[in-house]
Amino acid sequence: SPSLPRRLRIIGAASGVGAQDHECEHGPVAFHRSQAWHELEHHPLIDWGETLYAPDRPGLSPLERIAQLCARLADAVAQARAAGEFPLVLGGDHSVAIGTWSGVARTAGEPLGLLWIDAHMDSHTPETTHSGAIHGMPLACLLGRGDKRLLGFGLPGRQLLAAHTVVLGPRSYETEEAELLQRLGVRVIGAEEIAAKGFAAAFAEAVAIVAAAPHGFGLTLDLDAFDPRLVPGVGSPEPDGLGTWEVIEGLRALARAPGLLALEIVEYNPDRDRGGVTADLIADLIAAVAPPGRARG
Ligand code: HAR
Ligand code: MN
Ligand code: MN
Ligand code: MN
Repeated sequence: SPSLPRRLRIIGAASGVGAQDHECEHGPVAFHRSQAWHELEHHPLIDWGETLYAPDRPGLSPLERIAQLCARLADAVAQARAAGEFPLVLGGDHSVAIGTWSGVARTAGEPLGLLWIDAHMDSHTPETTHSGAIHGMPLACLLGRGDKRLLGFGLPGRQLLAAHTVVLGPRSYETEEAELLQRLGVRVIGAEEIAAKGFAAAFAEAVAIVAAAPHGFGLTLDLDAFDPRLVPGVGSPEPDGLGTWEVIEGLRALARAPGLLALEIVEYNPDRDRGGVTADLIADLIAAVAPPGRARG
């Protein structure tokens, strides 16, 4: 008999201190209040679980605040999985990925595959970063490299299998992070390669690599991967980028893969949105992975 469709549990992760511009911390609440969510919230298999915030106590550094948020986020994601639900984390700046994928790896019991769709590589360490921004470091953390205070929320060591991790879409990065990924054996499919072979072929190649991970895989989608003319509401806009329809189509196909364990959508900055188009896209992305279900009347 067909397996029951999994309920999707949205977990807001309202982090902004991982970026130089803190506005992404308003992303989850702004989306929760948007017309786009209003139209989705009656879906019988989609629930808003909770929204987590970085603690605001004086004297905490950005790194300490992110560490505390990620510890709670890892627990929330693990609880959703233990309840049989499919976690969908909505950020917040991309530093929350440290919590999300630590929680998923912990419940899977083994390191994961991960598809990282982003205009950036997010693979700096405290030794190589130019900006000091922690949202430029989460992929390195998940591969076991970085400040120890950001490494203790999941499995001991690394949360990801480098050989089953792919960065898709980067067009703005520094050489140190490209070198780290190359040294670790992470496949990077950059903007020029996507332009040369087409998004569909690049996406299929990426999925083949991550979905071959033996204990499951995830997808983290940084909204700045899209072209900012189509998706303006992001923390760090970079010119050019992906189209929306091609990614939504890719997600629809990916949602059917049995190994997909969780999804994360990050770097939503409602301040820069125009006419709610970015919120609308987030709703379309969520709907693309949601199990089909009739709306309650
Ligand atoms: N590489 C740059 C830095 O380290 C930019 C990082 C920006 N990251 C994000 N998330 N917006 O992908 O500061
Ligand atoms: Mn509901
Ligand atoms: Mn990112
Ligand atoms: Mn980015």
